[in-house]
Parts: sequence; C-alpha cells; structure tokens
Amino acid sequence: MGMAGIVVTETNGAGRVHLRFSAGGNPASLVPGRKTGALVIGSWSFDELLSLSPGPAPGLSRNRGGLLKSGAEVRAAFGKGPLFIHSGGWQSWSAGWELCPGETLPRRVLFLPDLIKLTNRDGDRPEPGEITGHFIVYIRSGETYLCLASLEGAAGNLPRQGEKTLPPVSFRVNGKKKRLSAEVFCPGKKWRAGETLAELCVFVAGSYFDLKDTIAALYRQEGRFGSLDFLYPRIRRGKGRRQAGASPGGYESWYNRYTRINEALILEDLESLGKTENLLKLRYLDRGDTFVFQIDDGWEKAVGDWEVDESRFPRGLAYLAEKIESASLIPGLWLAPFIVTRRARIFREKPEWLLRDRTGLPVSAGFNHLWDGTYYCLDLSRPDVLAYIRALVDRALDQWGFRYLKIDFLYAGMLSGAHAAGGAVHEHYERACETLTARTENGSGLPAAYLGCGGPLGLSYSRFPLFRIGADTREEWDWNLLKFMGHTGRPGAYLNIKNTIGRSFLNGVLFLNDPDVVFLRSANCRLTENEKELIGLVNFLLAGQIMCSDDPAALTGADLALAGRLSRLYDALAGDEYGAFTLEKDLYLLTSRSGKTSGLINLRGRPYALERKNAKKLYAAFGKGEILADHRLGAKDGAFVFAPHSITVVKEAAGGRTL
Ligand code: 9PG
Repeated sequence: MGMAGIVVTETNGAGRVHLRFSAGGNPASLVPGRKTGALVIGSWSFDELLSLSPGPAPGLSRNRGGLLKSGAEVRAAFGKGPLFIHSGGWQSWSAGWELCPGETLPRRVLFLPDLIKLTNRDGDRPEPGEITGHFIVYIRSGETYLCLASLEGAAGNLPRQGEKTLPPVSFRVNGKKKRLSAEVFCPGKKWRAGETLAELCVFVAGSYFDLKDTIAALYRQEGRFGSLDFLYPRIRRGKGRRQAGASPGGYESWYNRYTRINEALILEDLESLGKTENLLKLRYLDRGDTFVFQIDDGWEKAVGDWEVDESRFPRGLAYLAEKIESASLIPGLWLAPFIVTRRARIFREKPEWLLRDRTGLPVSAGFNHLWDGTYYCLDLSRPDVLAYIRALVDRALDQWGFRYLKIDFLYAGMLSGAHAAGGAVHEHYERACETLTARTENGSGLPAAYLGCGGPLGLSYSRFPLFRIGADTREEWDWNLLKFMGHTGRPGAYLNIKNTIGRSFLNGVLFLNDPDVVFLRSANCRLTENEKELIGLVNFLLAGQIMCSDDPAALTGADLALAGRLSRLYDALAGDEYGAFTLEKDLYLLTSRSGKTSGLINLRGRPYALERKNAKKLYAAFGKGEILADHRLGAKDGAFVFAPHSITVVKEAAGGRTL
C-alpha cells in the first residue's frame, strides 16, 4: 500500500482511520510526474479501504436500512448494489455530483481545449474508465458511504510538523476494478525528510447525515463561520440573534445584465428592489432585514485592470457603494485578482508579473468569449504581485467602501509554471488567499466578507467560508453546444442544480454553500415555471444563500406570484436540514434530518414513474403528509409519475394543504 520513500503512520479513533504520509529518509526521490505534477502516495482496493476502517462507524447503527453490524457485513453489502462515486470536483465549477455506475468525466473539451482549465486540475489525466476525484471523495452503496477525506490546505487538525499548508490530494477511482489510488499535486515542491505529504481520513458512514456529521467533526474549526454573521437576517426584537432557518441573500448583477452594466442600470435595480413584491423584498426588506447588493463583472476597464470604466460609471464606485449603504444594504463587488487579459495595463507594463511556462510563454488560464479570449494568470510567488493584490482589496474596502467581495477565478492561482521564486504552487496559493482575506472590516469599520468562486475546494475552505459550489447557472436549462463539446462546467440550470444537490453535504460544514441565483423573471428567460420553482427550492433546501439577478421592475404578475409561493414554501420548510442522494441518473431522493420531509427531484427531460419499492418512505409520506410542492403528473400502475425538470416535496404534518 505504501509507496517507496514514503512513511505511512496510521491512527484509529471514533470509527475513523487517519493515515499520515510523510517523506522518508531520501526525499530527493519524491518528484512529481512530469506530465501530471502529482506524486502517487498510495493505492488500495475498495475492500482494503473498508477493512482499514476499525469496524463500522458508530453512526452505522443509525442506518435505517437495517443494522449493519460488522466490517464483513459492510463489505458484503458493498459488493451487491450499484456503486455511486462522488468525485468531489477540483474547483467550484467542476462536476461535484454522484456519478452513476459506468459514468466518467470528459478529459478534454472539443474546439476550445483551454476550457478544460475551468474544471479539471492541471495535469489531471485519468486513464480510460478512471475518474479523478479531489479532496473529499466517497463511494456509496445504498445508504453506506465509504469516504476518503484529505486534511489539506491550511486547516488540518492533526499534529503537523511545522507545515503551514498541505498540498491538494487527488484520487483516481476505478469503479469497475474497485480500486483507488491517491496522489498529491505538488509541482515545484522540494520535500524535506519527515515532512508531511498528506493526511487522509478513511471512514464509513451509515447515512447522508452521518457522512455530513463525520466531515463536520473532521474539519471542525472554531468560529469558521463567525465572519459571515453580519450577512444573516436577525430576529429584530431579540438580541440580534440569527433568525432560525433564514439564509443570507441578495442581488448580484450578473445573471441578467451580464457585462452590459452601467451606473443607470445598477441604480435602477437598486431603487426598484423595494418597489415590487419580489423575493428579496418578501424575505428581507419586509422583515426589516438587510442583504447583499453586489456589482458583478463589467465595472472594470479590463479584467486585470481594476480601475473603474468611467464611460459607464461616471460617478465612480464609491458613489454607488454609498448609495447601497444608504439603502441599508451591504455593498458587494466582483474581482478576479489572479488573472489578466491582454487588454489590461499589467499585461503590457508588468510582463514579469505573468506566470510563464518553461519556454517563457505566459501560461493560459482559460478562454472567455466575453473578454479578450485567452486570459493569463499572475505569478503569485512574487512579493510585488502579492502587494498588488493587497492594494486591490484595500482600495475596494477603503476607498470605495465595499464589504462583500466576490473573488473569482481563484483556480488560476493553482496553475503550474516557472514561478519566479521557485517553490510549491499550493504554498503560493495559500499565501495569496491569506492576503486576499486578511481584512475583516472595511474602511468605515464595518464587517467585511469574501465569497470565493471558481476555486479549488480543498485549498480554499479555511480562507473562504462562503464559497460557490457549482458551475454558473443561466436563464436556460442547458447549453447544448457546450454540452456537445464536453464542458462539464458549462453555465446552465441543469448542471448548476446537480452541483447544488451533489455538494449539499458540505453546506454548513466546510462552506456556507453559494448555489448561484434563483430566477423569477419570465422576460429574457427560457426557464419554465416548474424549472424556476425547482431552482428556488433546491437552493433554499440544499445550500446556504439566496441570490437573485432579476430586474425587480420587469417582473410580471405571474413572476411575483412565484416569489410569493417560494417565500411561503421557505417558511414552511425552515427549521429542518435537508439532504439528497441519487436514485438513478438525474433522479434524486430528498431527505431531511428530522425524517419528516421527503421528496423527489427529476432532472430528466421526460416524465419518471417512481417504483414504490424504490421509495417506500416517500410513498408512505404521500398518504399522510402535506404536499408542499407537487410536480406529479398522475399515477400509472400504482406508481406516481413525476414531471420532467421537477421537484415534489412532502412534509409529514397535519393539514394536507397544497401551497
Ligand atoms: C463574471 C462571471 C460571474 C459568475 C462567475 C464567473 O468563460 N468562461 O468559461 C466563464 C466561466 C465562468 C464564468 C464566466 C466565464 O463565471 O462564476 O458568477 O461572476 O464569472 O465574468
């Protein structure tokens, strides 16, 4: 199991095994693969991993599917049913859902090969039939989860040998061969003897909530979410405590205006928020609460040139932030500090700031048709680049007065290249993120928060408690051309929802999950009523923030009726915690911690007849519960048929009223 030159130390406790991998006596032999940038540290069969666990986790006794008592029974059960693999996903926009048996992920994107950089780790080259997973991966059979979690980044909780951060761990999983290997991604790293390469935890969980609770215990960090307190709705008459079941929320300009923003449009949206019965008014303003009002991409001269474009914002950004504050909202701004386009002054004036490859060419960070095409990343090993990043944040917080910064395209900081100062890329990334998020207040002494976006999960959770956990949504179900090209980070409601469901087990644990926006509008939007209700419910139930981009003044009567319905549903569903798992491809069963709520999510483009034996609990709930959202089309041979792109939610309670 161990690899040459690597020492593995094993510790057991609380139903978990911790494996610490450290450099042996001859660390010079530990060089990452030239093509992959990664160093293999171990390889196991699923059976070996199951028997590594010192017996089933205590939580297994809570498995409602029957008691699984011994490791042998767990192993036997694992062999039987279909295995679902959660690959974690490298970054916010990567595939973060349970893969069904036989399902793999594309290794390349057709026509625009650079798009792969928006989803896959540098050097991620799985063999056919292999899936590359990252950070936290699990293999699920029924309600039993075999999980591997890497205590990477800056906040592991095992004794460390003086390291400040550990490199990210990737797993190559072969579902057919039932084998898995682990590797650390460490380009540029020179190991010292005894230095920790990685810390892995292996455990078995007996239910969705058992998985979630074990991960919470594993990554426990005092006050992780404290810096986000000011974003929460409060109980007015109470002592400023959080309102139970309420999530932070707000407006962001992207998913309606995109880059076509200007001062007049931003002010128009700001001023009309209180004038129609939209979701933000119903959920926050009417209750005397505040929310975020965030200006997205489009305000800057060029990506990488973080000066305001005065042709569109003649009175500047401080003026707008002040307007937002005086409306009692929290002013937010989008920035992508690690990247530059050719149009940015830095590109011409500071060519030495760009990360270059061995041949001296700037490293491409990706391709964006809304900017200049190809864009590049900065060399984060340079002190002058770090000083520039610090100055950027200072200006946004002090000079302009913002206090919610959406820090985007973080993954570019993890691309390998010939860093000027040498050293390991993950160490530069960690330092840059520390620099970015060091300030806790803006220039007026008001609390500040950061939303991480497009970033590697494992290296970011300790610096960005608020994080985007999925690919961009869009006012359309899917983007067929990008689908054909094999882009798994393509914008669209479909993949966005899959990520929100798939990464829900991290919500409130590692991150306050930002699922992206809810849509109400019917103008300039190709989503159906069912689809909008589905997004609105999934975001509330399975993530941590309610954002909107609609122009409040352009909402129709039907759109506002949807806002009212969603708001009533949120009230009816507040106070429990929700989870979901895959039944079959694009079909999910919804569960709740109290066990009182269940439901079905159908992301398929056709109706689905749910067999009774696959969802006994849900069928029982239909008999006695309150059907809060009902997207059933009818029944066929005793099975309910669920509409395409739909959500149905039943809550065990008296009343039987349908909202
Ligand atoms: C602003 C947007 C929004 C959005 C972010 C991020 O070209 N691309 O492949 C591409 C990928 C992601 C992306 C934009 C472009 O979205 O997630 O919320 O802030 O940037 O440009």
